[in-house]
Amino acid sequence: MALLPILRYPDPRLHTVAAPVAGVDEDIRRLIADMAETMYEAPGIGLAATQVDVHKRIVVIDVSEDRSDLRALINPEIIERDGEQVHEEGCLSVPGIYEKVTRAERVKVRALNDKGEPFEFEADGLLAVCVQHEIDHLDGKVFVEYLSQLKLGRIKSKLAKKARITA
Ligand code: GNR
Ligand code: NI
Repeated sequence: MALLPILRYPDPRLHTVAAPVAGVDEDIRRLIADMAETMYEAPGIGLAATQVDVHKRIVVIDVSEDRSDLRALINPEIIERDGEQVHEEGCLSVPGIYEKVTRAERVKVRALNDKGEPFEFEADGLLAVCVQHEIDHLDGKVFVEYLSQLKLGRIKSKLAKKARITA
């Protein structure tokens, strides 16, 4: 297993649209294991392959308290959505920034598992938020892009200032 470096906003590579996985093989399973290790170490509740500069449609998620409920989703698709919820979000690619985002309250998701088999599940609450946040990454979208231009501008200067200090 290996820890993978996480891209930081506004890295333009975060805007890459990820390609579907054509076949689930040992390389994909190794990537999933490395992504899970990277997510747990961060620590985070989800990680999209986009964030580790791999532009394939793969995400890992674990919203459980005890970090015992790892889900790997390959080629995930939201096939039903309803309701609305507002949740404060953060992102490993935008460290230190937490803002409220409005998303669907409930989603039904179809994906492949790490054996390449299709499966479906329904999610609400934080898991639904996380699924939507991760699929956005695969589509090249970062949560701060839902915010007003004013807020986004302030976030960009804050991150630029921090990058100058840590560089
Ligand atoms: O760790 C994370 N926490 C989080 C909190 C609220 C809404 C979404 C998230 S996902 C984030 C990890 C991450 O950046 N995934 O892409
Ligand atoms: Ni994120």
